[in-house]
Amino acid sequence: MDYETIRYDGTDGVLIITLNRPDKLNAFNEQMIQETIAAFKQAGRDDHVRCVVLTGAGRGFSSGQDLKGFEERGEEVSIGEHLRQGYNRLIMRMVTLEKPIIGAINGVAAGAGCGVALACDIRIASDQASFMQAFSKVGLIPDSGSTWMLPQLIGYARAYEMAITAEKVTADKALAWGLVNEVVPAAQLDEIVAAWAQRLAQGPTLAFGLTKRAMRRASGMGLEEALAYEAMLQEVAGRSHDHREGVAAFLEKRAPEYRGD
Ligand code: T3D
Repeated sequence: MDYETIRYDGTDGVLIITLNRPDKLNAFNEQMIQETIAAFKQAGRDDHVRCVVLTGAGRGFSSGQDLKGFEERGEEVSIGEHLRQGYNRLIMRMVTLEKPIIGAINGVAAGAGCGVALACDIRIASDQASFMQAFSKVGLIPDSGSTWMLPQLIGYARAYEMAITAEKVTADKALAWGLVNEVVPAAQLDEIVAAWAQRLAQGPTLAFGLTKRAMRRASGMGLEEALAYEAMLQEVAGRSHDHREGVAAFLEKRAPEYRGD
């Protein structure tokens, strides 16, 4: 599929999706929302893709909804419907993709761009990155899953503070708050993310996908239900090639060769 607002580059089991409207800090217009949804759908269907990296071209990760488009679309538009057809579908595509998504957060992630960053499974941030719940600056509430994900990640008080102040949270503060997994020098971001992605793509990716499903589901369950769900998914993982290979490799004192099945 040909994309115009994003880049879609895959090699060795790793797919890199690059939001590509750098002159607007990768603000989402309608085309970019729909193309990003399509890219994640394509990634889900392609067995060669075992890990996805999401990043931004230029100095921003994404500045959220394109405010120019906001102005152009007029007042009669339904924002609720726009969310349902756009960002909500994108976030659900990401969290239901049973492959790890690494957010390579190269710069500012604002508004819906912050929500999309939060929907990644792992966030590696450049020391130039920042996170901003910009919504209240334009009189809106956090969307794109931010009201759900942010309090879970950093607690209600900090999440609410980010929402009502709309101030930038620096990469170092994001690390201290548990919003990112690692902060790295900007010049080394690509190299360090590539190493992460290679490691994940060569891992037991069926188990990684089932782990993602189990953890997402568990957040809406009690312990008893989560235990039962774990047992059900472990049955699937336990029948995989990668499980047998992992055990054999351990016993034979060699490196495992996982296939993702
Ligand atoms: O309908 C629905 O679905 C509702 C959903 C809403 C979801 C949302 O995302 S609402 C929040 C929208 N985003 C914002 O409010 C953020 C707006 N941007 C900013 O506040 C700042 O740009 C940043 C803090 C992110 C970065 O600041 P800075 O100083 O590093 O860069 P800049 O100079 O402001 O921006 C650089 C260029 O990108 C500039 O263009 P120019 O002047 O060089 O031609 C700027 O206009 C453009 N740009 C940045 N953000 C957006 C944008 N253009 C359109 N939309 C943007 N969101």
